[in-house]
Amino acid sequence: MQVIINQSWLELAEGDITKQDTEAIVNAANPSLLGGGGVDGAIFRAAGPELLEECRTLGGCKTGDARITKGYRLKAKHVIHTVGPVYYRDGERAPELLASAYRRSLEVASENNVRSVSFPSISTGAYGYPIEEAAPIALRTVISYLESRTDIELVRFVLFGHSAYQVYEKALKAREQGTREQGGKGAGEQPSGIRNLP
Ligand code: AR6
Repeated sequence: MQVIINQSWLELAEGDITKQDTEAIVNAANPSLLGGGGVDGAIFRAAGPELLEECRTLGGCKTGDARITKGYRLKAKHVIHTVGPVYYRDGERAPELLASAYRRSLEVASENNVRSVSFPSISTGAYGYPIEEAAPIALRTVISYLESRTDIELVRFVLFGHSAYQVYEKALKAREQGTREQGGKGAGEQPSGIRNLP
C-alpha cells in the first residue's frame, strides 16, 4: 500500500529490511549499539564486521534518540540506529519515546541529505510493544514529519510477515478514512494517491 503525504511517498511493504534499496535503513537497536537479536542481528550480519567497528566509536545511544553509520555491505548507503522503548519498563513514557525514535531517525536522515528511508516496526519484537498500539504511533509520527517538510521523498515501513503488514495496513486505512471524514488536510485529501503495490 502506498499513500502520498504532502510531496512524499509513504509505503507499507512486507519483507526483510536488510534487502531494501532505500538510501538508509533504520535499525531497532539497543543503547549499546553493539548488536543484538531480531532486526538488529540481521542488519549487523548483512552489513559485515565493519558496521560493528564503526558502532564501537559512537558511544551508544539513548532511548528515543538516533545515530547514523555507513551501510557497508548493505544496498542502503546508511544505517540509522535508533533505540525504542521497552514497553513494560518505560510505562507511561513508552508512546512518547516510540514517537521520538521515529522522529529523531527522520531528523538524522534529513541532516545527512538522505531522501529515502526504510523503517522496521520499532520495539514490537524483543521490546514487547504490542504492534496494534505501536502502528498508529509510528504512522502518525512519520506522517506529521512528512507533512512538515519535503526533503524526504520516500518512507517505507518494512513489516516482517503478513500479520504485521496487516496491522499497519489497517491502521493506515483507518487514518485515511478518519482524515477524509474530517475533511481535513493531509493524505485523505488525495485518495487518488492511494494504491496497492503490485
Ligand atoms: N526485517 C524487518 N523486520 C524485522 C526483521 C527483518 N529482517 N527481523 C525482525 N523484524 P526486534 P525491538 C521485526 O526484536 O522490539 C534486539 O536484540 C520483528 O518481527 O528486532 O525494537 C536489539 O539489540 C519485530 O516486529 O526489535 C534490542 O536489544 C520488529 O522487527 C532489541 O532487540 C522489531 O523487533 C530491540 O527490540
